This record gives sequence, structure tokens and C-alpha cells, in this order.
Amino acid sequence: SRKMVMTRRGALIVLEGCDKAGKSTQAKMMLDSVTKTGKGIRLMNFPDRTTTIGGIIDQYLRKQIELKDEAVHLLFSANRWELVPEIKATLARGESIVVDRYAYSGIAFSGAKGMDLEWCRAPDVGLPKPDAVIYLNLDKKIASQRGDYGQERYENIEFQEKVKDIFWKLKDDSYWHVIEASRPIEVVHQDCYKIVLETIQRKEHQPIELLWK
Ligand code: DGP
Ligand code: NA
Ligand code: NA
Repeated sequence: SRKMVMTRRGALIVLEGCDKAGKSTQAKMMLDSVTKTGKGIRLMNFPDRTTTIGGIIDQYLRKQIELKDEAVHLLFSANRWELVPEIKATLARGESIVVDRYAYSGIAFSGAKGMDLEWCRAPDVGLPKPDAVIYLNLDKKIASQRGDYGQERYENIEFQEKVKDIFWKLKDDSYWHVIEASRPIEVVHQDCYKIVLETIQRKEHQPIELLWK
């Protein structure tokens, strides 16, 4: 006998924003809240420093090695592509994913070095398109009040300002949600949580689209 089974797919939710906007904190809170509802959800994080490519990226970020801007840009993109099978398989079995950074960081951080934005976008064209991007927006004054930046590459206020300008250019209101991240953590979480639940429901029977295609 044939049985029609309407399997639900998970949603791909991306958190973006400058360093110190609270992405990792919000990602963990989201995992807890959604898990409590009984829905499947997991976290992913780019760059994923645990892979072979991620290991090179890690050395680069910790300033242990130098790499040409173009080369490192392609490594960050390759690091996303190598996780695509896992992303697709996870969504297909009905589990949602909250991703800490994605292709937008790829363009914003390379673009902040002065690289051509279209060149930077090309290698990420065709990645699974996020069902929602939650952009955690942090005023530069408040960012500086959140304490010193770390010691890694890119962790300084001038560079982060350039990164932010490019994020703003990439913003696409058809699936981006800008959330003011200077408010209390729990308030920010409630806003993010509403977006995630709504997105999971709205997309459960929709195909996964391709980014920038
Ligand atoms: P995180 O582990 O999220 O703090 O990211 C490490 C740093 O790498 C952070 O400064 C942001 C930067 N970054 C994340 N993704 C990319 C990317 O695709 N390209 C470049 N150039 N930098 C990135
Ligand atoms: Na960082
Ligand atoms: Na990350």
C-alpha cells in the first residue's frame, strides 16, 4: 500500500552581526527554548574550526600563519561548502539548525579589507539559502562598552565598523530580521524565538532554496 507521508523539514536560521553582538549567547538560548517545545534543533558555527580546512582558518585567525586575502576568503567559503551535506541531511530529517555566521560574514569580513564584493559573493552562490537571517544589530558605542575585543585578527573597532557597513548592504528585507541587540538578553531572545518558531512553521513543507540563485 502507498502512504503519503508529509515529512516536515527543519528550518535553516542564521544569526549574523558584528563581534560582541551576542550571537553565541542567543544561539544557546534558542537551542534550549526550542528543544523544550519538543522540536528538533541543533547549532552550527562558521567558521567550523574542527575540520581540516577549519584548522587552517583557526591558525589564520589566531595570527599563527599569514594567507593571501583571496586564498583565505575561499577557505572560509570551502568550510561552509564542506558542511552542506550535513546541513541538508539535518533539515531533511526535520531538525532545524541555528547557524552562528554564514556567507554574509564571508563577504562582510573580506569586503572590509577592500575586496570586491561581487568577487567575494561568487563562491557562496548556491549554498542552502537560510529561511531567516536574524541580524543582531549593536550600536558602536555600546559595542565598545562591552569590553575589549580579543586578540584575534579582525577584533578591532575600526574594522568592525567596516564590516557593519557591508552587512547593511547585504541586508535583504525579504528574509532578514534586524534585532536591536543592546537590549537585555532575555528581551532579545524573545524576539529571536518568535522569528524562529514562525519560520519553522512557515517553511516546514517548502523546498530549501539556493542562496543568490
Ligand atoms: P567567530 O568564531 O564567530 O568569532 O568567528 C571568528 C572570526 O572570523 C570573526 O572575527 C568573524 C570572522 N569570520 C567569520 N566568517 C568569516 C568568513 O567567511 N570570512 C572571513 N574573512 N572572516 C570570517
Ligand atoms: Na571572534
Ligand atoms: Na561563529
